[in-house]
Amino acid sequence: TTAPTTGLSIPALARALPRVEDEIRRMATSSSLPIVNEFSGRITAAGGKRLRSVLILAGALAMRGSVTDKAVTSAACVEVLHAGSLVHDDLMDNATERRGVRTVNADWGPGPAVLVGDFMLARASQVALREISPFAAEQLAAAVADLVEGQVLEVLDLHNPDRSPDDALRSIALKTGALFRVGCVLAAHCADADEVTTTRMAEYGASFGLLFQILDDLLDLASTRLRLGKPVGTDLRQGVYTFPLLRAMDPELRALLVRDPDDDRVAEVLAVLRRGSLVED
Ligand code: GRG
Repeated sequence: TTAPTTGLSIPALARALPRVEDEIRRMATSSSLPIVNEFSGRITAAGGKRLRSVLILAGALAMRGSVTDKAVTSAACVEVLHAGSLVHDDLMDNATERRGVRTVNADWGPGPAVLVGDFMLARASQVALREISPFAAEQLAAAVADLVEGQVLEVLDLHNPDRSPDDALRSIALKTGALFRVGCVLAAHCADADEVTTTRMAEYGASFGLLFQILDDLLDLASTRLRLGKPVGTDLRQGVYTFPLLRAMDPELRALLVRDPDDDRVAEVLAVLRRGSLVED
């Protein structure tokens, strides 16, 4: 193992991240079947922002002053679960590209995409149980249940223009907030934090995840270039009523926005949104 890093700092985070990458690679290529390793290795090797890992490592450094092997394993388990959920999400959306590489469903079809998502979920759970603790495995399993529930709400209600903003919030708290939340809980667990700290970390993670998803949805509407992962306007073109759309616009305008994103009146609203400092790129 690597020498422990001390204190929360960018260099300490930078030193810990490659340890997480090694662990992700190990988990994602742990099948005895080379083809399964090819499926799950592609999306995990393509990276992504590793935001959940950064949060877990930062939590470990802040609470304990160093990154233990269990904290590294926690970050890797969360990333592998996240990647598995993306494989399933891409299948549901018929997406052809993710993280700049072809999706499993695009290259091998729906069957392999279902199966590789299941493999990643199973492997992350197994590693958490064996290498972190029963508590960690239980927490991760509960977060996966939340993710599934959030996704169920999304697929059932995503195209409903009369969906209430509260319903939209609930669904993103589950589908996105839950994984950030559990990451922070595991960081506290691996740092042997007390109950009060663990509860605060859980709240912080849940709020961070919620905010992250709202910002991502807002960027779809209001960014000129930058978006975290997908091209700008993807939600609009797919007729998806995200939280900012439901919260910030009157029903007539948002129906128009989704029906005809290129309408002049829509362009005017988007121009106003883009002037908002929050979404300046
Ligand atoms: C756990 C196998 C399994 C399934 C769970 C499909 C499903 C059920 C849940 C999907 C939930 C989902 C797609 C939530 C969106 C999460 C989200 C914000 C994705 C984008 O995250 P980023 O931007 O992505 O952090 P990168 O690529 O940077 O990691």
